[in-house]
Amino acid sequence: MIYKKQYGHPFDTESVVGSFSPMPETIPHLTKEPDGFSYTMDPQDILYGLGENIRGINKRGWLYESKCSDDPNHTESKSSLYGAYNFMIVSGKDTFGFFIDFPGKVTFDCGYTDLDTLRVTIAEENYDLYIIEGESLTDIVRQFRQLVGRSYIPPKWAFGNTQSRWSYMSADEVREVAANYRANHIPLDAVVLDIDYMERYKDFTVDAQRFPHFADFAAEMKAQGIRLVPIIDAGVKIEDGYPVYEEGLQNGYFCTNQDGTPFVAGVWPGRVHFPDMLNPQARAWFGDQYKFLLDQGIEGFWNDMNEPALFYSEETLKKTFAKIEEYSKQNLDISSFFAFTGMVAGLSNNENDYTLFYHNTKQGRVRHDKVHNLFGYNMTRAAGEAFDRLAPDKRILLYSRSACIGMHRYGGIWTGDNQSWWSHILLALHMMPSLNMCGFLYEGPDIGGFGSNTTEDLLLRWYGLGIFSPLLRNHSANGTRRQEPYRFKNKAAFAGILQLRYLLLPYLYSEYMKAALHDGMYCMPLAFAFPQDAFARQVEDEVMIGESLLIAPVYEQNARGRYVYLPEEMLQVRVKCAEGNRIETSVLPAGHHYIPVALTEVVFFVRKGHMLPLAKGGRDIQTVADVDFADLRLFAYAPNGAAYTYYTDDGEIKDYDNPAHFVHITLDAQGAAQSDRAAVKVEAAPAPLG
Ligand code: MIG
Repeated sequence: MIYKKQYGHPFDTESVVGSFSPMPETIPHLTKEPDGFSYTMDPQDILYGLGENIRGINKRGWLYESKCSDDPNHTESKSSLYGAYNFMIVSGKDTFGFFIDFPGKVTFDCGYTDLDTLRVTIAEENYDLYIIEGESLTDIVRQFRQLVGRSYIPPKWAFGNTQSRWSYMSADEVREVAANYRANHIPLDAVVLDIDYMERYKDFTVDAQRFPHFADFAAEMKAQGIRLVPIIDAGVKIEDGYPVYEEGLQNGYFCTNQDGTPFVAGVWPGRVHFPDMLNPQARAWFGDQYKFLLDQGIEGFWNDMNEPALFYSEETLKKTFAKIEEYSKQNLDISSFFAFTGMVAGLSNNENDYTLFYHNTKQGRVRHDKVHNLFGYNMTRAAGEAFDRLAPDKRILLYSRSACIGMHRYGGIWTGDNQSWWSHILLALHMMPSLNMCGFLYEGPDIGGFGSNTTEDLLLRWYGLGIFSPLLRNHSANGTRRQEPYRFKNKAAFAGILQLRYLLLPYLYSEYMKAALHDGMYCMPLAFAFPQDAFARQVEDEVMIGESLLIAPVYEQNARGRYVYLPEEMLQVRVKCAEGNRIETSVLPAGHHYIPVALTEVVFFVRKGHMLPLAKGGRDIQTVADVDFADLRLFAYAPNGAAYTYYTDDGEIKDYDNPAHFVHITLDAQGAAQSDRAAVKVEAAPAPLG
């Protein structure tokens, strides 16, 4: 059951597309406060939600703010990252979900001010409150997702391995990456192009010196099974003769100052205007620009800097220079000195700058800070809606940095500028189920870490988690150590671990699609799968991937293994990635276990009575196209047999609900395998996997 109550005159975020009932006279569960709501928590209550965020799966004990921020330091001390995800579930003595549909700042004080009080504060009394009641945690999630609409579905190749770097500087450098991957039998489906492929960082241009004959180059890479995925930044460079700038200006498609002139900010291209993503005409126009790259054979994009990130605004910069002149004539004392350095350091992503520009929306002219969290969402919507017009029969890969609930219908996200820190493996794990709840199924971190220098052991362990997230992308910042897997010593282990991903693809893709089509979770906390289990409710470093698989990655340096809690008897599967993915299996009882995991191994656990439909092949698989999704080996822990609903399609079509895509597979106690569709062949799996 979903109840809605409207307060004041909310801006319509278009996050909600489903149905609901009016709120009862007295709001259930929450207590109304002058500026929001409160809830008194029982010591055992758990708070789930808030999407991509810092800290744990259980959000208790910290203060979070929905305020999309370009902040590359994802430390525990922060309150906001790039997105705004105002959905939360309280689980305990009372279990319910709530969603605050509001595009400005919302604060979730989850027992920070008062250990036992959840306090939600909303910047204005203009918002919609939704309360969701259900039979279980998964039921609450399902209902919420019906409210906000079906999650984005990428093309199947987007489940392949992606290599990225800020930046591969030329076509030759990309060719070299591809050649090294192929030479080492490490599968690869995509290479990302970061900002340097553009001409002076101008969106929808390609630098003709560094990437000559771009369409031919894209075709050449695709012939090797590798797609190029270019970045698109939010700001449009101010430059006479640049058509995107000139058209935007002529049509009034840019965000404006109070006086109606276009607002000027500084980002990578230098001085830019921001396209007015909240203006439907401007959005359609910006989306149409992607055609420039689609026409050259590009099938995937990532949208960056769309909080929007702002290195400076022209107005604040001018004021700062004037102030510096003033300071230069003074004898600075220590407090004016710090005021001076603080002023300069505070130029980037300055909160005041977000109050300086305006949007022309269907609902009138609005100051940016009041709708701040909708910018990245609508940039991605611009692209997603354009793809439906420009390439209606094709799925286009799209992911964004900034997001808000609603954007999950148009694209996925990557989790921004993490660091090559061990703690960020665990953080990436925490983000997965939290994002899934909010509808963001297609997601993944920068594997190996974006900032700082990676190490080989970190990268191996990170892949131990990363091969289970839908977006599997290694990315790193300029100036950091190069971290393509073939640069390290254990090449065979990297090849094995990434081949393992491809062997798992029939299962992972099927689970992803079922989650998207049935408003489920591809990745869930143990508590969602085993709600009666008091230990499972506390587990913060293991998750379920689909219905059959429990993963417990190693995330500490020099650890030779880790403790794993199993809520029930499961099959332990040890994959020896450096030895052709040879496997060892053993049955473990429910309870706590110390599980040794060598650096070159991946260990996962299969639920009793469940199976994994796996691909055949091994070293021969270099791309998703090499995986035969219709010739499966069933890897099961099924002493009494098992059944599985297998979703399969060609990875491009959009008739998702066609029953022909759902195949019923069974395995009997004697290991005889059967599929109800002749087109999908099944057999029980022998070891080894590779
Ligand atoms: O200010 O395009 O999060 O992935 O490599 C940095 C350069 C801009 C931030 C993205 C990162 C990307 C980088 N971008």
